[in-house]
Amino acid sequence: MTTPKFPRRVFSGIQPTGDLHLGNYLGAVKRFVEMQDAAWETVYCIVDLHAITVTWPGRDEMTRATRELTAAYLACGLDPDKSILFNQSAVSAHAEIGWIFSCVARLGWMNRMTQFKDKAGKNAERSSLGLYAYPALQAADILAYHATHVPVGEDQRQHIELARDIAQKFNLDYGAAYFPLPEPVIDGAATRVMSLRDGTKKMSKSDPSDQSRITLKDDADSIAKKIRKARTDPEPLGETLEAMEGRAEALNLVRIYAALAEISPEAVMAEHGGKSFSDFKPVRADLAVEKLAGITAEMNRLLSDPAEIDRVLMNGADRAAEIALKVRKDTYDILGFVSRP
Ligand code: AQP
Repeated sequence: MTTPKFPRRVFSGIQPTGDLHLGNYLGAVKRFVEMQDAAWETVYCIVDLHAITVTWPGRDEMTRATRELTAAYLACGLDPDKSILFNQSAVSAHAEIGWIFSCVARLGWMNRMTQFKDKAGKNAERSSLGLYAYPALQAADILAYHATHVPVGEDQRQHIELARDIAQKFNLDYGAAYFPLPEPVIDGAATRVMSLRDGTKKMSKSDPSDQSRITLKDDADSIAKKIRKARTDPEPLGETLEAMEGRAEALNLVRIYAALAEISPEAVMAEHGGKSFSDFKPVRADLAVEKLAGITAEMNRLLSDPAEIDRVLMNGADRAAEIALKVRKDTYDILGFVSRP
């Protein structure tokens, strides 16, 4: 069976859990904006159904976090006139197609998901079924829009590969050539931003140390302090990127600088190679403050009008549902589920 050519469409999402950090911004949201501004058809979601897989944050916190992430999307440059912006639970097709994909995905595939192993840790027996199954729902999030491209950080590569496997098996099993095989879009200098306290761990919302990450809500003082305290080795910056091999923390600072300055890591080395960290860190802190201060101020302004944020989400959900409910209906028809014509 040959898979038909699908029009190019972008889908991605972020969970409304914790504060958006520099890794989420550089690895995901900044890329979302670039693809929107490059005139791709873009659909961006706040994946609230995924946000209850580990713990339920509480009713008020869920609402607050959803509005805050929407404000962050808008403040970073997503434009509801150019992109479809909405929260996942407002479009029922995600959960409905997600169930079908849970029946397509094989247990062997799910058992290989490293994120489940990382997040469940030693407590796998006590983890929710949702945490285990969420990559199948994520496949539905993407494929409910027939999305062909998915901008994500490096940590999500395996899940996008699973979405491709699910699309392929669905197409084969049901003889339908219906779903595209989505491509991960993982490029740039900061596809895996590491913790400021430990260069072997990715920067993460759930790290217990607030010093491990810079968030979009940090003020200039906290950003400067976190960068000053960021763990590095005692050596100065190498002269070239190759000379930095094996120095995870130092390389992380270079890559973050490159992504913020929108230049290559090689160009950072050409400008700052050989400097001591006491000289390089303040330059980096100034750049981070310059790039993030405007976003933080705009987020705060938007959050003062929650009704407007909700209006943006509901308009987006109406537009998203027009696409996703048609895909769900086609999917039900392919399976032979009896439904209204
Ligand atoms: N450190 C990172 N570097 C680059 N990209 C990253 N992403 C996450 N961390 C980094 C990307 O951000 C998007 C958001 O994904 P998510 O909502 O699934 O968040 P997450 O993976 O749960 O984010 P965290 O911070 O890593 O949270 P916890 O602590 O819960 O695991 C994705 O595109 C992701 O690749």
